[in-house]
Amino acid sequence: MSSTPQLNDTLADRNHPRTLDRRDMLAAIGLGGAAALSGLGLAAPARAQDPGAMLSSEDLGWDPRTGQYILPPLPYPYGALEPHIDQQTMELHHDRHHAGYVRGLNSALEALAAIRTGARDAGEVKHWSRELAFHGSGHFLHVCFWHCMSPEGGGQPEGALASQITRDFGSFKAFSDHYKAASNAVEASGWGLLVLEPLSRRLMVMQAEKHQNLTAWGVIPLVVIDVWEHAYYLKYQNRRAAYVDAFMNVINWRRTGQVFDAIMTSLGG
Ligand code: MN3
Repeated sequence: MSSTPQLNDTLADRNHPRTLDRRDMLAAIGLGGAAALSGLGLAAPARAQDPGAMLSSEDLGWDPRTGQYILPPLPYPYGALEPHIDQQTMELHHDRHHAGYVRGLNSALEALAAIRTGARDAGEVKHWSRELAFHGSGHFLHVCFWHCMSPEGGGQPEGALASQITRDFGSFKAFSDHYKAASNAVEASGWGLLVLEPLSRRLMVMQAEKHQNLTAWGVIPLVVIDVWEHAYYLKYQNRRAAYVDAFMNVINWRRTGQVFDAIMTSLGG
């Protein structure tokens, strides 16, 4: 999201005479999503073997011609991370496990489309939303995972990232100890993550315990509705559906559209 300074110029909201600043935009688009997006490498042009080349959509697991998610190639040979990560694990992990997430993600989107047209029962929304979260997170996080590793990896970061790690964690060693402890302590399945929280531009270490609960790491929220009871109980009591209907009447699509345009611009899309 490095091109965001220009947003001051592009996000004037006619409903509210002041212009939106960068902080408004980041608050509006949500926090974890943008951080995960940065982690996916969309903002990082370097490819392991060819540091000058842009990563294509196909490199990152999506085919714009078919609209389908695809299993992207590893950015290095299966055995390239030996002896740290063995070749057989990489083959199974990439070819079987990651491929399963890709299939599941496409299937979930297909099923949800069928629900929208009436070809599937609306009662299946909950099931397929869970499938979308599980397989979507699986796909996006594995793409990030492959690109987070390199045969030339290890050592310490340099430049702005190194400074930021020192600012937010105290030192690289303090970050490293924190990251390892968090990853070691993830209960059962999950992930250890270094994320960027874009509102404060702070780096944080997080655990994703069950990545399907219930988001797809890598997405950017555009419209969110609070369905905790405190958001509607005084007026609507237990009638959440009536509150959801009412919310649809007040969504600020003008601002959402401006935020969407700004994100697409920053992604080069
Ligand atoms: Mn895995």
